[in-house]
Amino acid sequence: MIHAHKPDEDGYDLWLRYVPIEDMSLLHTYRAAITNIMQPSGSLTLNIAQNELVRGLEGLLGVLIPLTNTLTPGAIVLGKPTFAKLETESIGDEGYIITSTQGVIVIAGNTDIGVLYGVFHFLRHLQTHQSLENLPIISAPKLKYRVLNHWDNLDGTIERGYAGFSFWDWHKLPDYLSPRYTDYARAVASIGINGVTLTNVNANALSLTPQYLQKAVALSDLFRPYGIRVYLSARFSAPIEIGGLKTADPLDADVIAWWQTKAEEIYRYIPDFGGFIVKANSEGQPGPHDYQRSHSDGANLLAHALAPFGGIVIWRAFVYANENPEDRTKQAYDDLVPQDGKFEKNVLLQVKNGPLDFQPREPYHPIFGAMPNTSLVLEVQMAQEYLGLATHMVYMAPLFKETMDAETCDGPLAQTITGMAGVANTGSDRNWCGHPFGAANWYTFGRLAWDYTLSSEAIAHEWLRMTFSNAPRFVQMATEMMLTSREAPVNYMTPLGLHHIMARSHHYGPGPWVTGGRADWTSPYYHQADSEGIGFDRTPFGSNAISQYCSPYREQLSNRDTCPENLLLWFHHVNWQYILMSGRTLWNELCFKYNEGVAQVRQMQAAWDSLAEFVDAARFEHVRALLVIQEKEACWWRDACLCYFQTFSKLPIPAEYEQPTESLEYYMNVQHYFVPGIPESRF
Ligand code: BDP
Repeated sequence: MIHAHKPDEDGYDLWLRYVPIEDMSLLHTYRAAITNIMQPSGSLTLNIAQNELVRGLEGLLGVLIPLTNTLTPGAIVLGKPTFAKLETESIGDEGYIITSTQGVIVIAGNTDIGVLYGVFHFLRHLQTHQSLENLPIISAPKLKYRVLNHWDNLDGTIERGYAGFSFWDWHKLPDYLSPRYTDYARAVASIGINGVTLTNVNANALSLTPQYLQKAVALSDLFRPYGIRVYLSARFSAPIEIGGLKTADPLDADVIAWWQTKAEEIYRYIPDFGGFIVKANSEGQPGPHDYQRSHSDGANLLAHALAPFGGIVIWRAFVYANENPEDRTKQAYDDLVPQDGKFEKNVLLQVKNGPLDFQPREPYHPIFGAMPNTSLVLEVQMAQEYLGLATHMVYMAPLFKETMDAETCDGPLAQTITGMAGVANTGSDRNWCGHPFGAANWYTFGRLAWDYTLSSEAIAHEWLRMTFSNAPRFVQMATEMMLTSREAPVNYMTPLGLHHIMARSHHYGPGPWVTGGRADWTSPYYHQADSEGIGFDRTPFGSNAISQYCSPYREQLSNRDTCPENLLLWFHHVNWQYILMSGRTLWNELCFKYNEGVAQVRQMQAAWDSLAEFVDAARFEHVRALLVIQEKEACWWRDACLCYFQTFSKLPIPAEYEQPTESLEYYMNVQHYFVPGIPESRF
């Protein structure tokens, strides 16, 4: 392997890596066009924009670009100079225009935040070696709310966090501000994210006490000039836990008054507080159902309290209950769709991409397009809870886009939403996301929330060029690898529409045999394997979940022969001998898919090995070692699942494939302790 002679990097700089441009002719062109920066006057945000520009240009061009007060050719001007006629109406409050006029580069926005976003775009332009001839660039976000959701607990652990511990140092806040907060804010702003929820949706009411609010103030003060609003998760029973009330009934006068007072208090601390995110009546969390009230009663209670201050309530649609005998994937729709139009204007319903729970592949959630009178937010998960934790390389842009491009009852899904939320995959690991490619998903989230028309390929190109190298062979091969990496885990974990067959609780590794305890947390509930076949019948002969989709998609799904094969076992119980489009029987296709997944990981390994000359040894080796783990675990998934399903099909794994090395009993007895991402008490 020929290694690159590049200094080792640890990934801390993420995509904001301002390394010298090696292409000499490009460097000369840039240097000739950029000779000084007109010092902007004014706000903290403009100072940040200016500092980022100076820092970025110094790194990229290898020279310190001086700040000036008089306008000369070769200047970069931040703001709206009078000499440039700029049509800024279309870019709204957050958009920007980057243009070149009279030998000057102008980065303009209607607001300072717009200018900051423009500066980050301009630096990206240079980092990805784009021509300065390709101006103007005019850009504005397509979605209003672009919110990163941290599932961080006050004790420093992170629910489903695989990149270390929380970097919110609650103990030392508000007095000590880690420099990491600033770098976090730069990264977040650079991709246009305009809100962060600091705390886990499985909320601790303490985060709403003055003691913790003072800590949140320090973070929100730091984030404000970066255009980032802070949100907190609110525990529905907080009036009882920290308010001393006997009830949290949303129609109780004392409860109403308590939340009003609480909202006033929060806004005294954080004048631009974004609002609450609430997980209610789901997985044991308290909520309005505890008092026989509806979700809209619960959400409106908080919405009324926040409305005078301009805050919003992000109410999660991830609601289901074991006591409800209905198919789990139908419950949220059944409960919430009839409440369309009953939520206050400042309530947003946050809906996961699929109706179950962030599985490697799900159909889109049928709530999208079904609640035209309610603002919806699409929730995706960058933390790889169901995608191999942080050890598997899985580029999620194709997954997110598959959902966003889906045709709902009310048009393309992305056009039915007002916001996007992403469950963060960050932590205290030096490189932020654990896997060196994990940051691509954080990046993708921001980019798609800003502009959902971007292609997976385009986002991969940008990210790779900024994170690793602009070398064409590298960009092309690594992009292919990233694009393959979405389908690989689907194949080696849950092909053909299988879902929820991972190990219990920590979700690390296969567990198609998991039984016992509440039914909707077991695997057979979902795969329904028996001697006849496998798959969950969601047609009118089964749970009829397909009735929640519109025609013609509904009919397409309901017919086994027209149902997309990648969702076949999500919607149908299919005979082992059923013939698929490949001409193979279902059983043989399952064997094929599981093996294809492993083969894809091996392809990714071979591709990466051929790219050593483009990447510093430290990051190269890190990725290489993680791919070894991924290959091992892909085989583990394949062998365990095929051994298990074979007990129903009673058919051989075709001889052309690798055969399992261990017995089913062996796989069933594999135990893992202290898997990251789950508090010890849950074991
Ligand atoms: C599930 C996770 C659980 C989360 C829950 C949620 O297993 O830890 O609390 O989602 O989204 O995927 O609320």
